[in-house]
Amino acid sequence: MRFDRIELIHVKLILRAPFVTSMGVENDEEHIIVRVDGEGITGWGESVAEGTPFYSYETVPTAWHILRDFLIPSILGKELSNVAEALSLYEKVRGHMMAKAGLEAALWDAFAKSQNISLSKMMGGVRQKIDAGVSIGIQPTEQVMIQKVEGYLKEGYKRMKIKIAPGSDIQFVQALRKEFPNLQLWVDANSAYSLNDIALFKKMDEYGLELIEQPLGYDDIYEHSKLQKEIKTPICLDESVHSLDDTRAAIELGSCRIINIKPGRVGGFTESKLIHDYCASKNIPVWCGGMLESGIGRAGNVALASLPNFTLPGDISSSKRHYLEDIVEPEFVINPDGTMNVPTKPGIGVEVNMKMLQKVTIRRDVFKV
Ligand code: OSB
Ligand code: MG
Repeated sequence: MRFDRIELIHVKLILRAPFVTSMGVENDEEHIIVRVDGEGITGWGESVAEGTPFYSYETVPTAWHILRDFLIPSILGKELSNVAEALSLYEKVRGHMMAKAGLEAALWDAFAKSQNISLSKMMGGVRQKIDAGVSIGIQPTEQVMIQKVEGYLKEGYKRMKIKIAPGSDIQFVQALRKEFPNLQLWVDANSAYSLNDIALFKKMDEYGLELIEQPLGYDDIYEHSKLQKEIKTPICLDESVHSLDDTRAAIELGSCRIINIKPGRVGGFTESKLIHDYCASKNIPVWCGGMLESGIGRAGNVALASLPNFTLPGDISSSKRHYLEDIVEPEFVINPDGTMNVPTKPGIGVEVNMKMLQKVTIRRDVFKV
């Protein structure tokens, strides 16, 4: 395929409720939608770089810069036989995983559409439905947290992940465990702790958590190996895994027993698949994380989660969980049994709602041959 027109669209989506984590409070989510056009086909992707450099060093402006000045010029107007060929044209670019993943996602969508197959099928997905989970921000009190969980359970979600931070941690775990003895419960610290907090994590061992996500440094692999040796609960790495190499290091060092794969964090679906396959060979379960995506990014996550070793429920919830209106049709919905259907139509399998996209657009730039 040859892409003669590539468009970047800076969007700002207003969250239904503030999302509070150890990194701060989010009221809205800024991302970049990437649109590629060629041979009558349109491909859509979403770069999950945010407005702030608190989860990752990347931000919307850094991703925009890398896309505009390096990634897009290297593929615009070139004849490409597949996604791998596109990647080889910008393999010199170091880092900037979220910028890369946004463009790669649009290419995957376009190539899948050109072959008339779904993204899931093109990735090697084996599931028609995936298990959905929900990531819940820090709440003011345990009682409010219990009410939130009750609400999500009613909607069908079976797995809850709560955000924790120093001062808002063990009391929430204790309260939820008391109220819901069998709840599938995870916690995510977003790097808010250090090895000085080992006692806290040992205490958490008593509450049947299925995993503890990224307790220590955002780029750390070594100290997590020390913590994992001291506690029974599996550690799951998020922030510090950017590649297959990081995954190997983490697993060989015993830094975690589970991996959260976010295509944006590891540079795209190609690297995500490599990590998935490696983890499968080591009996390490993986699950698909979320970055409060619009339906465009969500579609990619759902497709990825249909691969065989995505055996734990992802942070993949309905469009309505974060946003009043999505920019895709149909919106993503959760089934009463806590699953989500994997789209079967070509590519991302949903249509972009151009009117809604227009409504949330802050800035656009079009690149042509
Ligand atoms: O750590 O998983 C995380 C959102 C932004 C940045 C980091 C994280 C998250 C989430 C949200 O947990 C998951 C979702 O998309 O609902
Ligand atoms: Mg996380």
